[in-house]
Amino acid sequence: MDALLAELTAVVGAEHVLTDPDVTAGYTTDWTRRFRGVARCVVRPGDTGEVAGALLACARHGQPVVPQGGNTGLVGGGVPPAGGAVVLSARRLRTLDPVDTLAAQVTAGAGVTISGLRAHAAAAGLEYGVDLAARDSATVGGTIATNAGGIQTLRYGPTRAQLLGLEAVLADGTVVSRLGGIQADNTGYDLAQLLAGSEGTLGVITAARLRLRPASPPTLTLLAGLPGIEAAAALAAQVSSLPGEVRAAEYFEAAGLALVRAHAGLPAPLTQDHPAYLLVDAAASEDDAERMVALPDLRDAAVAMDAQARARLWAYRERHTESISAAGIPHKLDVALPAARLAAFRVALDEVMAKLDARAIVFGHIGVGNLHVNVLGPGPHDDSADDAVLRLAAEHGGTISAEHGIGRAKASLLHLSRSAAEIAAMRAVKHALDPAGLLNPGVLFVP
Ligand code: FAD
Ligand code: 2HG
Ligand code: ZN
Repeated sequence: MDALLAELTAVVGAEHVLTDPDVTAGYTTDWTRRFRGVARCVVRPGDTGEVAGALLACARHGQPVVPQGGNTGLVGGGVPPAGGAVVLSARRLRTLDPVDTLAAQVTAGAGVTISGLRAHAAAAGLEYGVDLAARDSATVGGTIATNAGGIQTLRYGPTRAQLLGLEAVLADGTVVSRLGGIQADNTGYDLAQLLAGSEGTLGVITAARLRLRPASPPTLTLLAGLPGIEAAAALAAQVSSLPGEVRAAEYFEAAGLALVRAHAGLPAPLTQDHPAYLLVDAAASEDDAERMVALPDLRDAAVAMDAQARARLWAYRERHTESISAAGIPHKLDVALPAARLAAFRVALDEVMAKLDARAIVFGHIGVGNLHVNVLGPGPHDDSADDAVLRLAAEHGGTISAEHGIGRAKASLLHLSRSAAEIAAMRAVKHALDPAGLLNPGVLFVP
């Protein structure tokens, strides 16, 4: 055994240092199958002290480390590069403290899944504000590291809006911890917010103090068939201006619906087929609900008010990711646009796809201007579609990542959304906290 593996074994125990390629395969290929790399080993620490010990050992050996949570990330940031790295899996950090109901807060280990956290909060009569289709695998640490959004961003904001404090281990093994949850705290740099969206490049998150919300489950789900994206954006705005709280406003199109129906064997959701669809979740009284369904633009719509019927409507939206993957290896381009530019971007996207002989499946969180453009056709290493679509988003005043992050997939295009001065400041922060560049090299920045 080489010296590093022996040191890691001394820290976490032999059963938590994995080297067999059959066993490590699940840690070295990303969810989309587009990104694959090589793990010198996978190390699975069981507490913060072990994370610190593992990072110190890697630092002594100048060994790059890729932090990983549930490995549901969609930009290749959680898997090692072809040149190899140690994968540090945070999945065993599953401590979940009792909910502090007085403060409406909880401290959760980085490896707790989002569905585990949401169930824990619900048992205390509260709700965790982030929810996403990857809830059963995506972790607290991974969602903070990517500043994940999801289906409730419209209502509660992305993960960073839930974050009140953090515990993390820096590249040299130093533990920084601030889990007190005091909201009125104005004592210098906010390290928790700095690590939110840092994609494993600044430290390994081990635990977080998170804000919880009063539980107010949606009472109504509405699925409307529409002529296009402009109508969907307009209807989302209209519904949001009515009384009753809109929790989610989601978009998909005929092409995505066809893939979902074929993959999941689902019936047509409405009486007719439409080019575009808007799915809305609202916490509405019966009167508000009646006002909503009486809107003149709702010519063909389905409304569900009980949990089972609502889940049936949500399946058409939530099963897009798996259904697209069943059709090929997608290029996942997660952009956000000003509401007024959505329609022009969508038209121009079709022109770009025609030139590339590729097809785009478009869906997403239209309530916050976030479109997921999934391109099928180009091979996994052909970046031409990524380049063209992200440039198009930038030309329309948009951003090249709304919620998935930059990862390896978009590192070379960061300049489309960030100025040279911003990138230089970000690199300076990275250098200050990780001078040897050992944490997730190649993610966020081109080395
Ligand atoms: P991983 O995939 O393991 O890692 C993601 C990144 O975080 C990597 O850069 C990794 O290095 C870093 N990281 C992981 N853990 C740590 C840690 N403890 N410390 C430091 N860095 C760490 N995303 C959304 O934003 N909204 C959605 O609606 C959404 N829906 C999805 C639906 C499906 C079906 C799938 C497959 C993915 C979806 N995603 C969505 C993407 C993904 O779930 C999120 O990016 C999620 O935050 C990743 O969490 P993870 O624990 O799986 O992290
Ligand atoms: C979603 O909103 C996720 O369903 C996944 O962010 C998006 O698969 C995708 O591109
Ligand atoms: Zn999304």
